[in-house]
Amino acid sequence: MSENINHRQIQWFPGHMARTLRLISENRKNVDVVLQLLDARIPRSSLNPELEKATQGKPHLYLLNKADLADEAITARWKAYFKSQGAGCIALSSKQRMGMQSVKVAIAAELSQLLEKRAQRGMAGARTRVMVVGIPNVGKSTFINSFTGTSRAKAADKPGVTRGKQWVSAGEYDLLDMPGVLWKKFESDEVAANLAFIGAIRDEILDIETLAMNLLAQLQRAYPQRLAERYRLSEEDLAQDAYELLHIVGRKRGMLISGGAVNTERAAIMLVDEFRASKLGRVSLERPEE
Ligand SMILES: Nc1nc2c(ncn2[C@@H]2O[C@H](COP(=O)(O)OP(=O)(O)OP(=O)(O)O)[C@@H](O)[C@H]2O)c(=O)[nH]1
Ligand SMILES: [Mg+2]
Repeated sequence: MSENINHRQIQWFPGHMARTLRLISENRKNVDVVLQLLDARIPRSSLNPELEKATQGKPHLYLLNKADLADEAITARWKAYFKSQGAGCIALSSKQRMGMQSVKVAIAAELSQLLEKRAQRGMAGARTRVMVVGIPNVGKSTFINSFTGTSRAKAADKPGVTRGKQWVSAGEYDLLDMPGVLWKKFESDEVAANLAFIGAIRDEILDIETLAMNLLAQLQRAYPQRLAERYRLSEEDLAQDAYELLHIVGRKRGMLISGGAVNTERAAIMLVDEFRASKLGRVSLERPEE
C-alpha cells in the first residue's frame, strides 16, 4: 500500500514568504511589467494565486522556465492554452540562456502603449522596470542573470536562495529579483506533490519515501516506458504498486541494508534526485486539458 501525500501536512509558508508577498505588492507601483516564472513541467501547480493578487493591475507575462526539462509537445500545448486565455506566455530555458530575445519582444509588445506615450513626451530613453516573481527554485535569479548577461543574482539548486529584493540593471532594463513564494493552503495533494517533485519545497519538511512513491505512481501512469528503461523493469515490475516498485528499484540498484532488506530511504532519495536531474528524459507532469 502506498501512502498519499497529504497537502494539509505539506505546507511551507514561513514568515519571510508573507513578508515577500507584501514587498511584491508594495513594489508593484515601481515597475512597468511583471514576469511570473512557472515551471514548464507543472505550469498549473506552479502558478501562485497569491502572486496573481499581489501583482494585480500590472501587465503580466508568464514564462514557462526549465522548458529544457519538459516534454516539448506538451509545452507547445501549454503555450496555446495560455494564449487562448488571453495571457502572454513564452517557453524558455534560463540555464541555457534560450528565449531571452522572445521575452524582450513580448515585453515591448505588452508595453507598446506605455512606450509610445513615453516617446511622445520625449522620454523614449526611459528604462523599462521589470519585476520577476515565482515559486521558490523556479529559476528567477538564473533568468535575471541570463536576461542581463550578468551573474549578479545569486542562484543555486535549492529553494529559498534569494533573500530580500535586488535590482539588476543592464541595457535599457532594470530587473527586480524577488525571493520565491508559495501560498498558505495548496488546493490538492497533487499540487503539493508536484511542487515537492520539482524541488520548490524544502526537502527537510518532506517524507522522502512518500514523495518517491508518489513520483513513481505518476511516472507509471504517464511515462511507463522511460521508467522501465531507466531502471530495467519488466512488464510485471511495472504493474506493481508504488510501494513494491520502490523496493524493486532499490534492489536493482543494490541498495540493501544488512540482512538483505532494501534501504528504501536511499532508493527514494536516488529516485527523486534522478528525476530532478532529468535522468528520465524530458517529462511534463501536467497537461492543459486535464
Ligand atoms: N534545467 C534548467 N535548470 C534551471 C533553469 N533555470 C534555472 N535552473 C536551475 O534551477 C535552480 C534554481 O535556480 P535559481 O535561479 O536559484 O531559482 P530562484 O527561483 O531564484 O530560487 P529562489 O531564490 O530560491 O526562490 C538552479 O540550480 C538553476 O541552475 C532552466 O531553464 N533549466
Ligand atoms: Mg533566487
